[in-house]
Amino acid sequence: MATNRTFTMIKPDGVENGHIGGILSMITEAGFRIVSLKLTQLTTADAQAFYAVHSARPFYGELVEFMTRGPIVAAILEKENAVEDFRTLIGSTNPADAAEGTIRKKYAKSVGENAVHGSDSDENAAIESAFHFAGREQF
Ligand code: ABT
Ligand code: MG
Repeated sequence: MATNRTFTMIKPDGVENGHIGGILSMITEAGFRIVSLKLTQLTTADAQAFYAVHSARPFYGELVEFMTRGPIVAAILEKENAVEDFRTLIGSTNPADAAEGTIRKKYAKSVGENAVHGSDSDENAAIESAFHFAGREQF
């Protein structure tokens, strides 16, 4: 299978709770290569656009507040079957349902603050990656 790429964020809760190192370790131990990496922070407009698909949902306001309240780690990752395999590695959106051995099982506290993001399609991976990283920041 061809190597491809996905985009991830360690969300504000993961950064606040000191889990950058632990989460990056799980990612590299699972065979993902880090293509791009930085600490950054989403603006309100960034978070609203990122989660526009949820704009009519009751949790949207809290979600935007959460995602903008502190720094995040943004990264591009490369591996065979990257998008699907990374969604498997992070586990279910609600950590209560996340399988043993997943990042959310280990580091996430709730569905609203679930430690890590993984792109849900190749198309979104490309859009999210290009939003955060210029070509010369992708190795
Ligand atoms: P993201 O990686 O943040 O996109 O999460 P995931 O794809 O696993 O899940 P989706 B459905 O995209 O959730 C987006 C964010 O909305 C939060 N959420 C979701 C709630 O707070 N309550 C809900 O009932 C649902 C369905 C979880 C995700 N963000 N966080 N943290
Ligand atoms: Mg999602």
